[in-house]
Amino acid sequence: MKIAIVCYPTFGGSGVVATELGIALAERGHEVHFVTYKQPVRLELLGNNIHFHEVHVPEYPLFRYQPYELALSSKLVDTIKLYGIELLHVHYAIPHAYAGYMAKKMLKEKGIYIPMITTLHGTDITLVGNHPFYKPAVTFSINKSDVVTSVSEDLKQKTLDIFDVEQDIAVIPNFIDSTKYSSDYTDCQRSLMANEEEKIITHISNFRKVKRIPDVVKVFNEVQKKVPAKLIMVGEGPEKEHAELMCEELGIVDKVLFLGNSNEIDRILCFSDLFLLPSESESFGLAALEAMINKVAVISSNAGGVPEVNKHGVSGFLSDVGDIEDMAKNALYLLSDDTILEEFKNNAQQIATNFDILNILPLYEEVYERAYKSRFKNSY
Ligand code: GMT
Repeated sequence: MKIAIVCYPTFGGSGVVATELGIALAERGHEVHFVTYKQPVRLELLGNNIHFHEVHVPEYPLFRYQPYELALSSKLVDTIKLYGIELLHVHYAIPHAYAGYMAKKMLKEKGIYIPMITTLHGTDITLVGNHPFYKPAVTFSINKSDVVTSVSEDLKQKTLDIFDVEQDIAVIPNFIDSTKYSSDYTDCQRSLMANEEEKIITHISNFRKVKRIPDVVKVFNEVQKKVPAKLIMVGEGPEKEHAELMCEELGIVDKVLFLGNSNEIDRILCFSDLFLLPSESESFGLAALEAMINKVAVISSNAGGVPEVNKHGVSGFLSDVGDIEDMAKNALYLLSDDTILEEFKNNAQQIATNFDILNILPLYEEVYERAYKSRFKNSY
């Protein structure tokens, strides 16, 4: 099938899922066309089956805000016509589903019927899409999608609760490619980060408020009082500077490494013992899943879809949002006993294999088939 994928190309869960999905689809013989404003960060190889089309938004002095949706929908129309694309898959509702629907309408005028799949990822529903300024447009474009998928049961329920959705939502969870991880991988270079007796705790995110970065620092601060440990903070975002200041105030600067954005996530996770994810809201928690497949136990909040991934008392522990004391207690329980820690790490990896791309890709292919077959009956 010839598939156009629209996503955010930056570091962030929805872009990663879209990119890895596109790569996997291309490996299965589909022809994939990414349409976005920059080459997606995890998309290294372009080739016969993988193409990238950049959306340009020319500057004009009259515009206070550049009309990205307009440029995107025009680019979609041109790309779909030029390459004979058969299906459009947009990731993150805002503004992609809206722009996708406009492209679909314009193409229909030319006798081209293109089905649109919208995948809801999280903040497009729980934080941003929910805002009164966006809600009518988000509701409209969800309802005009031919198939809607969400990345967890929790996100599906929230979407049904918040929006007036008239159609079914298929739950297709985030995934990993477990063939990329082998348990005897030893090139961890742990000693670059910590002494032999120190445990390594990691947090990876885009440092937005929703991730509760101060909680990461506070939990670590409690832990390091009892167990020698290092905290590795990976990512960039608005909360990073505040976190750095907090570390200074707490006198733990020498124990916390801020690495910025990294393309070496697996290498970092390879030498991590615990992953911290205390988010306020988290539709799935792809970062936790990536930690788990790398054999890292997870201390997280019980927000959103996280309990669908991190199993309490098995792969790690879940605490109420903001319960620093409980998170620190759970982390210390795991870090104080190497046998228990090893057991949780193994369980984490075992659970993560359920989310292997081999199990998840067919779910996407199934909805593609369904949408394609009913393309002439779809609502416009
Ligand atoms: O929160 C992020 O890191 C970015 C955000 C996005 O849409 O780019 O991630 C969301 O989508 C991921 C992939 O489906 C999910 O694993 C994350 O849980 C979700 N983030 C939130 O709900 C806060």
